[in-house]
Amino acid sequence: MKIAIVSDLHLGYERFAEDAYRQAKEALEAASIMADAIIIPGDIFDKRAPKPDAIAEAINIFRELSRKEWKASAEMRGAKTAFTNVPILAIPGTHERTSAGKENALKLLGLAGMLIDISESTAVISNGKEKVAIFGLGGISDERVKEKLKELDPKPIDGMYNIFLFHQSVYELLPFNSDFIKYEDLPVGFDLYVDGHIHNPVEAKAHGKPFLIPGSTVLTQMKDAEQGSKGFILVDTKDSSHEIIPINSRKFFSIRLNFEDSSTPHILEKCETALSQIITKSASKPIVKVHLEGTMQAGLQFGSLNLKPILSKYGRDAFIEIDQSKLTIPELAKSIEDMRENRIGDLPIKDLGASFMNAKLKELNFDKSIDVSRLFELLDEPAQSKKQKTVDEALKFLNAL
Ligand SMILES: [Mn+2]
Repeated sequence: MKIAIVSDLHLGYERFAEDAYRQAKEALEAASIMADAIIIPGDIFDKRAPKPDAIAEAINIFRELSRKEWKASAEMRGAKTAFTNVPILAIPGTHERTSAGKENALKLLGLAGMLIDISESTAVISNGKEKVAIFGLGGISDERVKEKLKELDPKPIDGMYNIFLFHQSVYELLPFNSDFIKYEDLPVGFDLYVDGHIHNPVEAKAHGKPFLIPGSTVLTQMKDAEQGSKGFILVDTKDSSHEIIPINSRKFFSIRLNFEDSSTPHILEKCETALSQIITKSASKPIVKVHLEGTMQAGLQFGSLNLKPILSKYGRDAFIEIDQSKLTIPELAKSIEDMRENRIGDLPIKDLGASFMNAKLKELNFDKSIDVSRLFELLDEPAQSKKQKTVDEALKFLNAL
């Protein structure tokens, strides 16, 4: 059986909304012609509460797909209900994740019978000759994955080709958070492991079997690894072989320009040359990210590099983003070092914040009996999870005055 894996469509992604729609449509249409079934490892939508425009786009795409003459058909195993037999199976990604018990946008398409939502369950696709079983785990927070897998304990089904479908960061690919799942943590016994979430294609092995990520169909992250064509993966279950099928996606270039004690005219000139070279060789309007790195001439100030004229000159021919965060001025390095140490002059940043707040409250004629340093401490509580509690306590504190 031929299975197409199309991932991370990000319908409704505002910056390149038209690309998201056109490229998702192209990938899915091509997949429906080439494959017996389509599986989608998450992020059909860009937002957990997509706007009606994005929902309409998804309905337009999946209505046509689900009404095609599919030779294979799919059904759920276990207690969950599917509202169609079309062999288009999907899971919600991290972008569609909602709190427990709340419906997500992907499930709406399942309820409408346009695809089958297989999160935390198994579906079997059959074409009369062969059966393929697919277990799906939707995107969840990384620290919960291992525990969740233990709880669900997904098992392959004997006599079938088994696929494990999920949507998470993987430690071997992104080795900076020990919560990320490792290949060895994936359930054993499957013939193929398919992941979404990562937006560039990955072809690896887990438990000695293929581990595949097709990458997104639209550019959202502007990482260097995303410079290749977007597309999808076509797997042949006969021998677990696969090929990457490119789609006609907008070109993306990421360029790095290095400077040493450079003047602003020199930086601007190099920047212009690089941009015009890319634009000349591009048939259609490309996306270009320019990284300016190194050092600027001594004596310059932050903000002395005015990139606006370049952006307006080339903005019609390319979508341009210029990152100058790695371009430094040597004599300012010390002040940055001071900031890193949380000190400005002799005053720690925290005290500076408190005195700033004190001045503002005075300006607004607040009650003089407010203990500003106590209030500042309450608002300064750093932990994200404590945010609500902190706000509640701060309000209680203010109400008690
Ligand atoms: Mn994504």
